[in-house]
Amino acid sequence: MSQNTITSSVVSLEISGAIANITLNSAPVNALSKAVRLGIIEAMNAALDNASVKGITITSSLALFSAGADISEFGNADDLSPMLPEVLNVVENSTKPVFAIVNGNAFGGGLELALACHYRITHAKNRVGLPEVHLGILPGAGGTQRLPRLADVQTALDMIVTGAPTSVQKLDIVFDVIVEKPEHLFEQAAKFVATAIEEEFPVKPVSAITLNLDAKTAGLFEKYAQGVAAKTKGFFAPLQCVKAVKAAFELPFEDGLKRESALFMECMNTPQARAQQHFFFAERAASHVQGMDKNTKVRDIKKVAIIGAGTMGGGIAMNFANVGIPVVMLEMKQEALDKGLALIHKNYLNSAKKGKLSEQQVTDRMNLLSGTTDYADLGDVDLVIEAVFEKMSVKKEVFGALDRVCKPGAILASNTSTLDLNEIAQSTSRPQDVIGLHFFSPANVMKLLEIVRGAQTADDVIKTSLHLAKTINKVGVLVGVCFGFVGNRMIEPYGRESNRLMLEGASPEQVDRVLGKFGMPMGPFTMGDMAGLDIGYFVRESRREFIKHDPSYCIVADKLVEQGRVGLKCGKGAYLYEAGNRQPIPDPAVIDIAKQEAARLGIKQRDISDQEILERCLYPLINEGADILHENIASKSSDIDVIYVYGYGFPVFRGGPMQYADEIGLAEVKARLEYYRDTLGEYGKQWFSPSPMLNQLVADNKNFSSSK
Ligand code: 3H9
Repeated sequence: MSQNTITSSVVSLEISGAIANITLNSAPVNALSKAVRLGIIEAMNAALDNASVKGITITSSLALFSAGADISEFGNADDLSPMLPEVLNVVENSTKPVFAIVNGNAFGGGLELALACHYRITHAKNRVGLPEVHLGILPGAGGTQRLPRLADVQTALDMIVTGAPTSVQKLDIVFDVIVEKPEHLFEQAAKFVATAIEEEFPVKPVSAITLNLDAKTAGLFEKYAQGVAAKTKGFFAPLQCVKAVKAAFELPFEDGLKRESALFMECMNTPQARAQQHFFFAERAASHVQGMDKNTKVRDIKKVAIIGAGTMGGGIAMNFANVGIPVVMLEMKQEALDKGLALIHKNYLNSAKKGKLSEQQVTDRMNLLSGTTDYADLGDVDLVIEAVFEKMSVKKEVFGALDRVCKPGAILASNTSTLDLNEIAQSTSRPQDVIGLHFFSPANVMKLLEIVRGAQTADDVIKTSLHLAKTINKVGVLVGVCFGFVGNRMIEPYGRESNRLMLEGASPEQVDRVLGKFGMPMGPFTMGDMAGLDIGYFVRESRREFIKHDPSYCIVADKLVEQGRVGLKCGKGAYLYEAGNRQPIPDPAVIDIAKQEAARLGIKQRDISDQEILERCLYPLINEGADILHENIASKSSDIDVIYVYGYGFPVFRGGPMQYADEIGLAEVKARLEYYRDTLGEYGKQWFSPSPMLNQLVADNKNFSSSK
């Protein structure tokens, strides 16, 4: 006879003979919220009080075991007791053996819960991890103290410092039973628990294991910390993780827990933790589209066509082949097609050389790719992505042809980065099926996909595109139509200011150093040289009308291009480069050009502080973001943050530009913009007026994240 006691809606307890089964039922991910924590304690106490119970199991009714602490509770000032460490104490101190049946992923506090149990059972396909470091914190419920007591120190450090999910097969020392097939887990676990009870297996708290810091381990920590410091520059949490694991060797368990808790709180109180936790939710919120009917259907994408087999088209095609979706590539000339396919093959072979792909995988992926020079071959595709030359007349021609040959319901997408999608859509008879899918270069690597919604794009086309982004391992962010969309529109003031600062007396190295120190992967001058200065020049040529009021506008970059200095590819741009070497070498000739142009334009050169460089490059970018929100080109500030982190390498520990502005305070950002508006003469007036959105938020005492 089994007695069923539902202790709460998110945790259930079922007592069956000598076994009390506690099950977590808190969809979607069994986050260990206050309700779940209370539920576990209540269920544990009921099981402990019941004399017939000899053993307790903890498992989950969901596909995963638990995603850990409820991140949405962080920073919440309410009474959140009991806290997770307290709950885990109850589990570990149980006088009856507790068995974790880890039926699916256990992350963060979820794995910490399993570590607090006396025995752990899982299946061979499972993966577990302690990803807290990605939230700017460290495992704070005993993970840094219990994991090294079970696993070897190197494994514990790697898991905690990288936060990477790990196959349980590499953790056989942590798990008492690893069942081969997931479908046999519960049956095998029941057998193990029954035997354990029959044979009176003892309670086996991990905390009872003692560790010592011998000279070898101490040396390992020192070396590990040096490696972490070099690899995770700018991040605070990784070194805190190392300190916490070291405490497991230096201190008795209880004191180690206290040290872990202190280090955890030090992390939690940093802007970095706020930024990374903001980013966690920002990334997920990107796929939620306001106002879209939840029942909107997704179109089937079984075959894709790419128009244009250049570097971009090839990179896009690889994304689909990588996940098993067949792709047909169209080029006007057979030669261009052959060249494009050969380039893809070369890229795959390079990955194989690095051990990232097997020979078979290269063959399989290449088999998914085919080529044609005839539009008539695109009649059966579900999605076409155009990646041809960035010129409206060319795009219109392509879309006109697609309209003629593609089947009804096929999605017609453009990879344009600047052109008006609505105009492109009008060249078809089905603007509802037209959307922008803006990939970032290299398209097979960069995680961002700007999904550009045209005035008439149908909801199911948007939903399908967001869904597709996930399928090809990208993060899709929905944006509206304007020049440059979100990412490139905001990068424009950043590039403009870095150039203007050179005229005013800063060097490319100083500007790049300041932004590198801030956390950008490279400064704007190095980035410009890598991308090719001719690209920016080409864009400016098409926009002379809009920038002619500012004679200083990117003038040094224009002069460099006019002198044939287009960047890394020709060995000189804002810097010089030695053949085969990407290391930028400062060039006094560039400073001379800036001096001459400054003199010609009547701009007085001066020493410029690092702080001014930072503010002048970033605040106008943020201000443009505010305009983008004001115009509803992005529907929420967190979407802009996702675009900047995944598309432009904005440091995730700053959370993205809008979160960074929130952290500084919008009143301060506005005040500094006004300062530059008022002190940089005509130039300041032209470019530094705060956005109406920024003014409004400051007046309402709000920030970006609370604005929408
Ligand atoms: C921790 O444990 C600290 C402790 O050491 C110490 C405490 C004292 N909390 O990602 P998905 C939401 S820190 C709250 O789209 P998937 C998520 O926002 C925690 N909410 O699904 C989304 O909501 P919505 C350490 C969470 O299948 C929904 O669940 N753990 C949490 O692609 C679905 O999520 C981690 O860092 C959470 N912990 O991936 C793991 N997790 O639908 C974080 C998810 O409204 N989680 N949500 O947008 C993950 O890595 C992934 O969510 C997971 C599922 C792999 C589990």
